[in-house]
Amino acid sequence: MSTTSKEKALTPETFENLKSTKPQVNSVGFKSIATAIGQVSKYMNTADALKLATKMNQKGGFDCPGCAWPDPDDERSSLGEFCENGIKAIAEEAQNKTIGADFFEKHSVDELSSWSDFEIGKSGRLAEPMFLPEDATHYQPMSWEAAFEKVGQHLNALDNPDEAVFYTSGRTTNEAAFLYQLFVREFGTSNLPDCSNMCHEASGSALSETLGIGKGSVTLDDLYKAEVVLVVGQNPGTNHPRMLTALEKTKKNGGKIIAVNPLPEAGLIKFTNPQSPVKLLTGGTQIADAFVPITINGDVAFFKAILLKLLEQEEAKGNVFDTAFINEFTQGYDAFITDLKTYDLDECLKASGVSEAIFTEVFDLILNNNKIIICWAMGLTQHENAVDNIRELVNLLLLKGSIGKEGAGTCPVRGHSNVQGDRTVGIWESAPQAFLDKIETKYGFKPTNKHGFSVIDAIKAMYEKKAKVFIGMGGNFISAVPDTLYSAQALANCNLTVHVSTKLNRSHLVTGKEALILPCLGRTEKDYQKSGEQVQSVENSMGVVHTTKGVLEPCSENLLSEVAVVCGIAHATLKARSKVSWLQYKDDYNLVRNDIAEVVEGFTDYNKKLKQPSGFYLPNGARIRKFKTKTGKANFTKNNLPKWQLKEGELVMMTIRSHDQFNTTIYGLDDRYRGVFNERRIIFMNRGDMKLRSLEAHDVVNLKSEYNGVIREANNFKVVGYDIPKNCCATYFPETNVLVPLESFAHTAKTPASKSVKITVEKVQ
Ligand SMILES: Nc1nc2c(c(=O)[nH]1)N[C@H]1C(S)=C(S)[C@@H](COP(=O)(O)OP(=O)(O)OC[C@H]3O[C@@H](n4cnc5c(=O)[nH]c(N)nc54)[C@H](O)[C@@H]3O)O[C@H]1N2
Ligand SMILES: Nc1nc2c(c(=O)[nH]1)N[C@H]1C(S)=C(S)[C@@H](COP(=O)(O)OP(=O)(O)OC[C@H]3O[C@@H](n4cnc5c(=O)[nH]c(N)nc54)[C@H](O)[C@@H]3O)O[C@H]1N2
Ligand SMILES: [Mo]
Repeated sequence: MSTTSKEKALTPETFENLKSTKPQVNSVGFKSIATAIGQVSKYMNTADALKLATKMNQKGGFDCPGCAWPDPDDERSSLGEFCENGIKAIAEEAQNKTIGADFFEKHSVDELSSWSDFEIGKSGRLAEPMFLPEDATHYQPMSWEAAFEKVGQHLNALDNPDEAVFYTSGRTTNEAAFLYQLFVREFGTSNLPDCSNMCHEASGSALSETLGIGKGSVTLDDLYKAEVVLVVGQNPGTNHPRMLTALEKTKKNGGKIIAVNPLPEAGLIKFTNPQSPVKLLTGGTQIADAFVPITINGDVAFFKAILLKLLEQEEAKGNVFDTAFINEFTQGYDAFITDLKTYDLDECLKASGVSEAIFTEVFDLILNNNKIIICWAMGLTQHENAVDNIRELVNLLLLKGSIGKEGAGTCPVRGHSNVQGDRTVGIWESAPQAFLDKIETKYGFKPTNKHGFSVIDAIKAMYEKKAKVFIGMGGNFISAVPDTLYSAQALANCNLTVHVSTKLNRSHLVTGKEALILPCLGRTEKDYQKSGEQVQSVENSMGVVHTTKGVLEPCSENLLSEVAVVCGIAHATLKARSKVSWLQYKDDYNLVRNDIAEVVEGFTDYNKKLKQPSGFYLPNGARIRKFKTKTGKANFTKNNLPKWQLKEGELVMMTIRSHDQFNTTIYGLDDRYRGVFNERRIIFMNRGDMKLRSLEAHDVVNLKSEYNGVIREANNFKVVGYDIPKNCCATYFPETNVLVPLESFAHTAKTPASKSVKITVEKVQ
């Protein structure tokens, strides 16, 4: 019996060999350097590793695919900052092993699906296009031309362009992303779901509504000059390690750091800068001046308590709020204050799970300072009330006038290295009309203005057979999305699933009737085209656009760039009916940038501006107090306390990243800072909660979530006792995505609520 799509979608439930120790308080340091070197030497040859290490995040080098944290403006030309997880990310991509026809002849799709994600990732770089015919057990090689024709035939056979889904992950460069969305729009749909839908969509929604731009407002320089930086729902020590260097600088300049997180994450507590030999010897900087061990999803409650206390002081003594700013630049203040007064400070504080002593400490820091920056990531965006979380933080900044001035503002810390750029150049299922009009003017076709599918809608549509072709530009859809079993059925219902990828992943194994794997060049590789070696560009978390150029020879001769793949598919699909000369772009990416310059705001003279060593800043209204909202002002908003409650025996679970993974790519099996080694199937639990359930360390449990009467299960996890607030627990994504209900997502943003899944834990006897 062959394995079903649902079985293939699940990660194997077997155990490795768990060892757990006390978590670390210090991050980076010597161990980090040793780990990075170990990773590189296992999977790459030394000459390549050296070449990469000297070119990462530098002028003329390539942009680290690890995260979207910016490089210092003035220092991009100096030696790249050391980052353990950046090095792991490039070692993963620049592996010297490749897989092609022989590999797929040897291993059936069923067999590969029984491998762990770690093993799948370590099989090597994809080396040639592969095709899985209907009912076949093995992928077989296919030429690029045949593959493009195959995609074109399937797309053209659809009754309606809206029956196709075009996903994007966030590593795709501006050039490839622009062409991809252009093709999709000319094909006739705006079904452009992307990883952002599962990531910072809630930030985009909240910030657009309140401040008129879906991106953060601060620069790196602001961060250095802030008096207070809040790091909320983010684990920079693992996911944005270079941010710690910036926070260290903030502190050196006298700024204070407040960390708000259910877990005392190592990087937030203490950091040993690997760039500083003295720090390596003396043991590092304490990063957080105050640590707030908040209960999962307690953020609106906590910040409401802060707002209430600020109001109390303002009414008692005045001079707390920035009244001049509020009067000149904001809208909705009175309604906001009236609403705020309906809440009770003590009740809010209780709901947040934070002690009075810690509350007071944080409150004083906020009260006494006016240059405040708030940084956040997935701990805020992956809840049903995610948009409220962020709007409430904006309320705080508005009251303090902490926006659009030096050392103050919003800092949503992006995930994928070009997720922000992809959205800027048009990967958007609900792009603004002004952008669509520009496309019409430039190319002479009318893009549909019907909103397309976001990730959640796309899954539903495929499940209901309303969408029949899935194309993924990067990413690992099945492992990244919620509700694994439902989503596996959705993909299986498709006629064709296509993935443009660098590495093998589970999405290549959970397929439609037919499937294609189209292997592409990665960031680290040179991109040779007719007009010579190509440069591409990306946008970092702070809106700086700069170049990226690979330094290694491609790992196989049979790879195409993402740009070339898009041109090939577009040409094969649209043929003579296209108004765009698709094939010219792949020969010379300057032509793509000339088009972007005409269509996308802020990119005038794109090719010329890119020549500046540190790149260029895109326009940002919030940064200069020009709020392009519907009211023309920065908007205060009213946000409710979340209403959910736990039933007896339930815990609220957040699905988080270990130190050894990049999203669904598993670098290794350790989570060093949290003291977990050699195992991913674990659940971090509060020790009191363990006791209540008669659970001991390393006991094996099964997890169940119930949502609207539907029960979802994930089996075989080992319990690890941890400093996590009562009634809260944590597991790793993607192993527990099977428990995340598809219908549980952020209001207005549709970000899956993968940080607040209600579960029960059952001991396996
Ligand atoms: N090495 C590495 N780097 C990465 C990634 C990776 O997987 N590996 N992924 C990239 C991507 S795409 C992204 S989006 C980012 C992700 O970066 P993060 O958002 O830092 O990643 P998560 O592991 O999801 O961590 C969320 C943090 O929020 C906390 N948290 C969870 N729920 C709550 C809550 O309700 N309130 C508060 N205040 N905190 C909460 C968790 O304890 C955890 O510390 O990193 C990017 N960089
Ligand atoms: N439960 C739960 N689910 C989550 C999250 C969570 O915190 N909890 N986080 C969500 C978030 S924030 C995100 S961003 C998504 C991530 O979702 P995705 O972006 O879909 O997933 P990744 O794991 O980053 O994708 C990895 C794959 O991308 C391909 N790849 C790598 N580099 C390149 C490249 O340069 N070009 C191309 N074409 N392909 C490349 C490789 O084949 C690799 O296997 O997951 C989301 N899912
Ligand atoms: Mo992300």
